[in-house]
This record gives sequence, C-alpha cells and structure tokens, in this order.
Amino acid sequence: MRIDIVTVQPGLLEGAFSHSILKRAQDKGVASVHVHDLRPFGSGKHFQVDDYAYGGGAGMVMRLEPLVACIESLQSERTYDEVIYLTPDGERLNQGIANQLSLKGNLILLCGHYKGIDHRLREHVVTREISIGDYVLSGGELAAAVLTDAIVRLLPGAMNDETSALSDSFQDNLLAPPVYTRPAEFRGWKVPEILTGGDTKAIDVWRHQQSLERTRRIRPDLLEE
Ligand code: 6GU
Repeated sequence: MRIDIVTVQPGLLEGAFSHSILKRAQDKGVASVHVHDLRPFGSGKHFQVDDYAYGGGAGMVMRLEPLVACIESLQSERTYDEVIYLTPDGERLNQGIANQLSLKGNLILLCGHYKGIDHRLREHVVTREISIGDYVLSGGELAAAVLTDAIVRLLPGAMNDETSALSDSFQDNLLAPPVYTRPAEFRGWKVPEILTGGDTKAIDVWRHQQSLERTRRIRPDLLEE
C-alpha cells in the first residue's frame, strides 16, 4: 500500500513514520508513506497557498490551484482509491474505517490548515472526509499521522505477531482485557491467579468477561452499536 500525504507542514510528519511498526512495514515493503510539501505548488514570489475568505471573516482559506496541481501531479503517476481530507467536520474515524482503508492500494491524505480548504475541492476532488475526534487540532497533520498508523499496522506483515491486530481493543467493538507480565507478584500486587494456572480455555473465558465488564463500565456506547 502507498500513502501520499499533502501538507504545508512536512516537518510535523517527519519522524512520525520512522519508528516501530510503521518503520518495519516500510522497510519490509508492506507500505510506503510519502510526504509532499504543498508550498512549491503555491503562486508568486512567496509560493502563496492560502488567501482571504470570500464573504469576509477571520482566517485564511487554502487555495484550490496549489492543491489541485499537487494532487494531479500524483494522479498522473498512479491511480488513487481515495483522496481523503482530514478535517474536524469529517466522519469520525473508528476501527471499521481503518480496516476498510487498509484494503486499499493507494491513498492521498490532505492535511487542512487555517480555516480549511476551498470547498470546491471537497465537492469535486475529495472522495472522503475524516476527523479523528471531537476536538480541534491546529492542522490535519497529526490526524494524518494517526490515520496512517491505524491503517498501516493492519497490513499483513506489519506486525510481528500476525494475530495481534485481531485482539486489539475495538476490533470486535470491545475494549481489550487487562494484561500482565512477570513478576507474578510485586509489592504484594498479584497477577490474577487464573492467568498463571495454565487453563487456556478458562483464560479465554476470563478475558472475554473482563472485556465485557470494562466495555460496560468505560464505553457502554460500544455495546449499543
Ligand atoms: Cl482531521 N483536523 C483538525 N485540524 N482537527 C481535528 C481533526 C482533523 N480531527 C479532530 N480534530
């Protein structure tokens, strides 16, 4: 899978993909993530990428031409499955969306800034709009990094333990059960006995009960979905 990220702040994304699972996925050729600076596509001496909003009001709007030029230069190289705009007024990201997108081949992610992008791009070029939650970030870059991580870690070969993505919180709309490692006792704090008893069937049942109980308590909304 290939992910191309278009941004006016490439520096914010540098480093985000050069560690851990994301790095391994790229080293193994499972995914490639490319960050593109929008600035060179801007106009005039200052490579301007934003302008005043028609109708007035505070805040600048990202201009159409640089975004279209950048996107079309990418589209001239390959076919993209989606052009995704990261925006707080998009559809809220969840595990199901990450799962869906992990099945795609090529994605473009657009990071919004200022007051957002000219709405015509959203009408004519963008195919999907995603928010990472109900709060406002200063730009779409961190959201693009979050989305990229959520997608790439699901790709076959990205993780060491192929089954571990399946047992994540949310993969079945349940929170994950608690986990423990050695020592079995520390300052009198004990690991639940069932986990050290070796009865794998009983352990599965216990974990499922824990998942249900934690979900009911912390995220009852998940059980209604
Ligand atoms: Cl995608 N962008 C911004 N700027 N803020 C956000 C967001 C995206 N998702 C949640 N907050």
